[in-house]
Amino acid sequence: MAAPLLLSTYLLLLPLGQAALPVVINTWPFKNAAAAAWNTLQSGGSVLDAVEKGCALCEVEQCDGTVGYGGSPDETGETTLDAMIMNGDTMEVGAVANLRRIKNAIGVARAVMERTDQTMLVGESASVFAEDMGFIAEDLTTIKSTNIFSNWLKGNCQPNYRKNVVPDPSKSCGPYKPSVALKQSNRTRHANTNSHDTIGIIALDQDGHVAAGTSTNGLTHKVPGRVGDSPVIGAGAYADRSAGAAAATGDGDIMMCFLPSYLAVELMRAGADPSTACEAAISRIKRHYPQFFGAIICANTTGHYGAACNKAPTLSQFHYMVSTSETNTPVQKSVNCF
Ligand code: SD4
Repeated sequence: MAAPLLLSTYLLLLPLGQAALPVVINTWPFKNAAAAAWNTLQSGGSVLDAVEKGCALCEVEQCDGTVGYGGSPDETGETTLDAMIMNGDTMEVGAVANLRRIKNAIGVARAVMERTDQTMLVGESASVFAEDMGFIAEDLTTIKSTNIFSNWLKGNCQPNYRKNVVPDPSKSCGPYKPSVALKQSNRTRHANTNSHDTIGIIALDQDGHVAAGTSTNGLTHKVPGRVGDSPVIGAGAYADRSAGAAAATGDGDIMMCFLPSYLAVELMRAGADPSTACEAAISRIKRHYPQFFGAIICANTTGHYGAACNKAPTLSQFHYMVSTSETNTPVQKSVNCF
């Protein structure tokens, strides 16, 4: 019988994109959030705990201003949050969308999963639920979000996500009414790396338990009530113990129409390696929206991982964090967009 390989020797032999379990991966170079997730797992927490703690740290630190309070004010200046968490063992999900006044959106998402038999709560009712569950109601507005909002008003409410309304939303602020003519136009996107960053985390432990989750404050100047892809199951993230997990980031209005996280997980189930699965999920969207802003991370049940992104004017390379026992600390990885 061959002598057992020392763990360190084994890890050194691993090619890029391959990691022994456990592994934690997150979108964008949010290092502190990655460390929070990894340390949670290392200190005996579950994969759900790891995902929750990582996202929660971003909600406190406001990772790039695109997660948590004080970022991405909507057309009225309010910040609202979307989050979801998925247990890939039980296939249970908890999600909140358009959550108001509560900073810890991922915590509320987990409470939806663990303290109700429902899957997603939205808007004001989600906030009432959160308060009932002990989450503190606070104003999510900051000086920064107020400035973003007032500059937008001063600039005639540009950029703007409305269409087929009067007055012309590309020139004027609302209130808007429907225009008589319904013009077919390509979706105008305002995606750039400043208005788009969501934390998506995938965690797999050494026993094969898997979880995924997301947290975001969505898109700056969004139409009030707008919900992005992040809390939508199979769009923002997906996890299935028998196949793997994925999490997406980018232009949610486009991406959610293609359920990229679900697609990537199903491709891994069919045998695709994580990088190929990630690329295929991006390609599917690219066929319809060649310039869309978006990226995805994927990991399979053996701890192989990968990522892919669409080459867009503001995205040529996508950075993400990977934590494994090899380094015992998050390491930044990059993938060239195609
Ligand atoms: C959204 N997908 O609300 C989020 C934003 C994002 O990278 O991921 N940005 O559309």
